[in-house]
Amino acid sequence: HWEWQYLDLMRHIWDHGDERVDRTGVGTRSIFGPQIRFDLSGGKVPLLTTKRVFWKAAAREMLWFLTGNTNIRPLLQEGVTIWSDWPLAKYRQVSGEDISQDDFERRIVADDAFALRWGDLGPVYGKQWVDWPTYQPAGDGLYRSGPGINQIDQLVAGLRDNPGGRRHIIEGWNVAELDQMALPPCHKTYQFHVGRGRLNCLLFQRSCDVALGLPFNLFGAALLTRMIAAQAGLEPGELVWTGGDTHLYLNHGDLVAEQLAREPDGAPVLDLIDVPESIFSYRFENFVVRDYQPQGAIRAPVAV
Ligand code: UFP
Repeated sequence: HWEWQYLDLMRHIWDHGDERVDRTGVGTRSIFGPQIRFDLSGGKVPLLTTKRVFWKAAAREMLWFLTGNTNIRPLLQEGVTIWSDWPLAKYRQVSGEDISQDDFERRIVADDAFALRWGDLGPVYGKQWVDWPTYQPAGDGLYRSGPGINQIDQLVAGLRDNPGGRRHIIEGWNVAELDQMALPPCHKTYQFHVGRGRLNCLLFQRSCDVALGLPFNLFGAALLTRMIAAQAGLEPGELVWTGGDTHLYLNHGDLVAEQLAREPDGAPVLDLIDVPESIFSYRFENFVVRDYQPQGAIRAPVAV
């Protein structure tokens, strides 16, 4: 079962990872440069079966990236709270108000001006993916901003026109704008490759929370690959995931013990129904996951 790759990675990091104090102050055990491979053919999807993964939130997040929006408001309107921690921490810090997460989220949804001021994450994934900023010489030795680049559009066109290309890349790491982002991209580079009519994807994730982030990131990458393959008229091939700093937080010990006591079972399938004309026209209702009967969810704290 493919999922042993995930469980073995988790065990290896917990037993042999290098312990250090990280940016969040929580502390991690960390290794560098592991890889997981997954066959996406036949609709197979890398959803963990040893715990419930809330794939619907990951799917809504992926669709939100494709809109180019970087405000948490549309996510909250759909009940997705995975990005709330960062704006909430900033708001608490700047305002000094000890607001609860629920109250903060309710205010973002209810109050336009508040959402505009406090709900934006800066130029994160969505912005870079569909509207990467450019500048052009103005002729007087100065530069002014040019039209944005839609990397997703270019990627799909590139796969159709030149499947053998070696430049099929979506990049989130805009060096010039990292300091404006709530969180610099973790799943920063996706490279695509066509072989035997199949679309393969390699995701390079520079920093990976194996317990809470990776299950989501694997599903997201699979979903993105499936959508892109459908748009380019290709069958899904292999997903290759590679992590940079790949870690477990020290306060995830209970999760690790619980999950490593379980065994994977089953092979969930992701169906895309009513494939739309454009990659930007997918709706949540286009995705159906079947044969997913995971073991129970395991809660653990997120390091912000
Ligand atoms: N993280 C993930 N996947 C994500 C995401 C964040 O694993 O999609 F947005 C984790 C990795 C790391 C933290 O534990 O969030 C980011 O911290 P840093 O920027 O210091 O690497």
